[in-house]
Amino acid sequence: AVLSNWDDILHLDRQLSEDERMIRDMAHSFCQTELMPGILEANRHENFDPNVMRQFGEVGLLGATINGYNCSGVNYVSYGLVAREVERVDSGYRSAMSVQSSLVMHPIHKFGSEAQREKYLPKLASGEWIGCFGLTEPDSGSDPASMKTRAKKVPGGYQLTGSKMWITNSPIADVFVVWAKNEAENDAICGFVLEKGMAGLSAPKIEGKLSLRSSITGEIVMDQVFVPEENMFPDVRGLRGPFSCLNMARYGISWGAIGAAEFCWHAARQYGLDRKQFNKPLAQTQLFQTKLANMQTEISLGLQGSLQVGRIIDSGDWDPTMISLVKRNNCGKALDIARQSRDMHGGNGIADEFHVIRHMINLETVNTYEGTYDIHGLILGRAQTGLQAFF
Ligand code: TGC
Ligand code: FAD
Repeated sequence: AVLSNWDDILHLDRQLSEDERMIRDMAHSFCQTELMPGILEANRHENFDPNVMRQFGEVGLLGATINGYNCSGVNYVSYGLVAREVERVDSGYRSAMSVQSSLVMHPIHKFGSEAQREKYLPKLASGEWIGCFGLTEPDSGSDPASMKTRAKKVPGGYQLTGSKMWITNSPIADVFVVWAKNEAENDAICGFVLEKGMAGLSAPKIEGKLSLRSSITGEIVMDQVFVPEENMFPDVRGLRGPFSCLNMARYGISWGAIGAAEFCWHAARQYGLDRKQFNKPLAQTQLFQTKLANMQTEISLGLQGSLQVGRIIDSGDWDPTMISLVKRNNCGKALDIARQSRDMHGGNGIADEFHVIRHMINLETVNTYEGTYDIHGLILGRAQTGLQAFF
């Protein structure tokens, strides 16, 4: 007989509160009914429908951890559970949600003035406005301290010049959170909120992505863009600003990547039960079963890790190193699982109708953005030796 909880062998479900289960179940049914049916076409045609953001807004999934400003005010465990459900469908949709929530709304809430919060948060929460986050540059990825984008003090505000690369949502963004070196403050990194339509601001789309195709990615090009004083984050200086946003997004990704891996695991199991070769189901072979056992093990342990980090974040006593651990582990494991599942589907595994190759290719990006697998390894290495090995 099949164990009734084969897909939740460590009883994650029992470790959740009633509210957390309710939010997870709501997110699951929203994602399966509203997002899953359109994902094949969105991926094939490299299309992100901005309406998806509005749908996220309608069900309260944008900036969900923020209290007030029309946000849901849920805890970080719930935020993680939602990311898992969204990424079970597609990493690109989780990307759209996590950029809006963790990289745009979170810094406006945490570092913004009250006027900035009131102006931007409600419209970002409803999905009426779309946000993006510009840290990476063409010559500055893993090493954001080397950024070239500059803010020059001019009467009434700042003039921003530079370019950002690989920016999720930028071609359709209304609100741009951009990090730049402030010449007036000895090149300290400062955050600015730019708006679509500002003179000198453009955001061309990056064409030809073979990964994360349901998400739109672009550049942010700034040619002497005038940004009024009141659009600068008043109190945050240095890399602590952008990194504080990344902490929350990376935590969400640790859950999301496992959601994608779960899809691939369940699909491989079902495929193995349905498909016969040599007169028996593929799932009745030793190789197939140990592969499924490996998937089950890594997924169960990965979820426990993210749940524990979520509980610690909710208790307030967290530090970024634990987030590096789960981001790195869960992305790396999810990518391995997706590759295995693709293989276990045989030739069908390369057809998009079976979805696993889409997850596999998406997870290549997820393993790279928000700090690559190796960069998180170096963060963990530095934290246990006291020696930095970046340069
Ligand atoms: P380092 O000397 O380590 O630190 C500089 C300052 O920052 C502080 N800090 C942090 N603060 C809060 N949270 C963290 N996680 C922090 N990490 C560092 C640190 O305390 C220090 O503060 P202060 O006041 O003393 O100056 O900086 P470093 O230049 O040596 O950096 C090292 C390294 C490699 C760890 C870092 O640069 C890094 O994490 N690189 C990866 C870059 C990255 O993750 N980029 C992500 C871009 S955004 C993105 O990918 C979005 S994709 C979204 C989607 O579509 O889902
Ligand atoms: P590099 O830093 O050039 O790294 C290349 C390789 O070298 C990697 O394997 C890396 O691990 C390795 N490496 C680097 N340094 C070291 C070292 N010291 N020791 C050993 N190995 C090292 N950025 C944003 O700001 N906002 C966004 O919204 C955003 N969205 C993205 C969406 C997509 C689809 C993609 C692909 C990227 C996105 N990014 C975004 C950028 C992303 O964060 C960067 O791609 C990532 O941080 C890696 O930087 P890089 O591409 O410049 O690679």
